[in-house]
Amino acid sequence: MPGRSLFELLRSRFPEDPEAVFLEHERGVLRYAEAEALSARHAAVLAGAGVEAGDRVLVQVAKSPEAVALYLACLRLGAVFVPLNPAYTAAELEYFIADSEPRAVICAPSRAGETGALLAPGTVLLTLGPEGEGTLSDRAREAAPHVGSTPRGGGDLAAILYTSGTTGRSKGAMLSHDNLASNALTLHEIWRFRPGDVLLHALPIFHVHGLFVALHCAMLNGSRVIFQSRFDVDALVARLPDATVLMGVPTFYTRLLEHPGFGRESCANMRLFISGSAPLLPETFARFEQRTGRRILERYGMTETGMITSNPCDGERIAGTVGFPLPGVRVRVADGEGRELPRGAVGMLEVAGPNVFAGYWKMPERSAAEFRPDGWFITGDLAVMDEAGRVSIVGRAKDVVISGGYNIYPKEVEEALDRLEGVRESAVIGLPEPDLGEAVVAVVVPEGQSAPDPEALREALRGRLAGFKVPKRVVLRDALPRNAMGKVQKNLLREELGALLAGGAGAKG
Ligand code: MCA
Ligand code: AMP
Repeated sequence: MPGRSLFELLRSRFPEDPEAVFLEHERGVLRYAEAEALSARHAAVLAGAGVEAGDRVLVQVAKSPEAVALYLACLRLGAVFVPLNPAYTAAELEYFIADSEPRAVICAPSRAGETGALLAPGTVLLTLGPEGEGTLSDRAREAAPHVGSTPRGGGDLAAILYTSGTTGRSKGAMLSHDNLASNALTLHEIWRFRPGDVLLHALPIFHVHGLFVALHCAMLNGSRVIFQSRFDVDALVARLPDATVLMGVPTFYTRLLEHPGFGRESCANMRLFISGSAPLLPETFARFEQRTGRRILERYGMTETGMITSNPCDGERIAGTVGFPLPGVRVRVADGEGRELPRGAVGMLEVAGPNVFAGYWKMPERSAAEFRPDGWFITGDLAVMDEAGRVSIVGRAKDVVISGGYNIYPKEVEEALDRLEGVRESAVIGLPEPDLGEAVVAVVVPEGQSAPDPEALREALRGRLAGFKVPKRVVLRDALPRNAMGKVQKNLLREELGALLAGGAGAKG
């Protein structure tokens, strides 16, 4: 029985040609055969360090080909891959380590000291830097490749991805081999991946979008991937003529439209521009079509579910909609009790299917609260479905800001602000911003007579929170607007401050 290992599924699609290139990166190329071999060496290092099937391997490293091989190594061993944004501070990391109880942690060489200090006795610490340097690679060079892979059942965990929670505590979404495999196979099919496709990859690989959606499709297709270590619009425009598929967050597309060198010529070989992780403005869709003659394909998903809906590859792509439920994925727009509403009514989007996660790691109550008794998962997104079955996301019932495709939970930022000297209370909101879609703004009520300096508050947050969560602006107010129940009326703050970032906040924290 080969089992249902995602690793074996992916490997079965690797090209037989030993020369076939997988990742074309800034230091050279990694062929499929080399990626397979490197993952076997990484697996040998992890196994030698005591990592067994089911053990968590927490990975906070820069994007690199070695990091991809490390992911494959974890899958190969049946270990549970737990990727984290390298922007997380030590204070944030402490929680993830305590919660996931990893057997091994892989971090940047420059952060080995502070990371090591957070580990429980017996946890293995290895390092991996952006150039592939570090103790993982040193040991992998000496290691005899691990043979084969650990058989897995479809329900066994492949990864835990942390998504922030409305309570301020991050929740680890438990994703099984079947969750990931079913979604990958479906996307590969509906987006019509074909021989010769070349994926231009500029997303981070610690999230669903860059890791599962983009890389799984490429691997299932045996495709060459132009693997850029970070998003840089010049580098993207320079390589577009060599690619056929791009996946990005809406900010990729708004920045492409700002670039004078981007136009029909650079897209000559492109067959598919895919957008997701945040709403694509109809205006961006229209400007893109005007400039290139191409329609961006918008799709919608979540960490907990992978992709849920997509505009069609062949049929009409409509701005402002996220398309149809994927084959095999069931979607309903429901009332507060999970009862399906008639077409055209706005309600909660709920989802069921082989893509839906197994619950939150070590949080049975939170998991139970986010599923209906009939097993449907409550996304927290408000949606409407038209007669034809097309879905539009019209709002969010959850208090989350989506900035440049990263989710920021106001509660977490408010808690960090409220702990600072000079702050009585705070309310964190998302405001429209032309580059990032939404950006974080904090409204702070000072404690005592002398008002704190907004810049100093932002600076103080920097040591505690990853840069993308730090408010782009801090606004001081004597009081927060509250309703009769005492609840802060964030809608009033959003109305009042709505145009604050209309001229742009820049990506700079
Ligand atoms: C960077 N900064 C940001 C953001 N990104 N601030 C707010 N929001 C952001 N998204 C801040 C940094 O903290 C830093 O400030 C300064 O901007 C410059 O950082 P840099 O890394 O150079 O920024 P950038 O290259 O301009 O990044 C913008 C970006 C990036 C390319 C849009 O954010 C990005 O790659 N986003 C994609 C996120 C993604 O993959 N999401 C998928 C999640 P300082 O120096 O002060 O710290 S998966 C998901 O949502 C579901 C499943 C789905 O449907 O896909
Ligand atoms: P995450 O927690 O990073 O998995 O983010 C998932 C959330 O991103 C969803 O619940 C939506 O709110 C949002 N999202 C993803 N794709 C889209 C899209 N195409 N349009 C609107 N919102 C989206």
